[in-house]
Amino acid sequence: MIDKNSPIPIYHQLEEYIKSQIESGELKPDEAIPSERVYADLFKISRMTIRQALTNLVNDGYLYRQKGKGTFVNQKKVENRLEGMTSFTEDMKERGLTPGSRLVSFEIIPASRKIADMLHLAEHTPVFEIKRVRLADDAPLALETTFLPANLVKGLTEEIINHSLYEYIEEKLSLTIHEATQQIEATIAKEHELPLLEIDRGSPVLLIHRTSYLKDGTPFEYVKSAYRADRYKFVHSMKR
Ligand code: 16G
Repeated sequence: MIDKNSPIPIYHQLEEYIKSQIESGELKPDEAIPSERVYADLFKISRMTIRQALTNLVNDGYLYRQKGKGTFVNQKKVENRLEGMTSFTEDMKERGLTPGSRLVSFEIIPASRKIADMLHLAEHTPVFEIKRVRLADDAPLALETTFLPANLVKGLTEEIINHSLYEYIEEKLSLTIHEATQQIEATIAKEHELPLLEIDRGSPVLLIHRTSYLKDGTPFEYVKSAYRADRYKFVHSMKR
């Protein structure tokens, strides 16, 4: 399992070993991993090497540490295939997770210059500004701030938003959601996002900006989302 004659660094071999135990289910989510001493005795390797491997696995989101308690296996990351334009609700259901929302704020505001530009509106046109923490099996995955033209996405209520925005737009308003452009960048979570996403200061998040359009080219939403980087990843396949 650990080959000391291999040119592959030992800490990397240990990382791969622990990852394979997570993959196979020998180590289960939220289970404590063996102590450093157990690995040291098992493989006859130094504590420093073990620490290096564990730190890398924590940084990559496979493990998490709890002060005074130990190191545990993280939940598997939710994968988002960058194909097809799906809603959060559809995404979670497809993965066998229960989608949910925690409403942070819901109001109609005059569009700022930037939001008006993104939605092709005149400045100060009324828009919904909706902040939701999106949940997967009751655990926070993302914080979404959605801007929608109030005279286009009519009749929105908190109840609708707690369910699915896209389902309402398509099924109740009979509008055809067609396409979107989005940008993804890595950053550190902002102070106000920490308690909402239940993460520590300094945690990485994936920031996504999406503008979505109806069939006739009208933009109907501009969304800023911060996804927990330890629980979410994007998978993109491409053809040559
Ligand atoms: C996704 C979309 C978001 C959309 C939401 C609707 C991204 C980055 N964002 O979260 O633009 O508003 O789905 O979800 O994919 P809902 O129908 O469950 O309310």
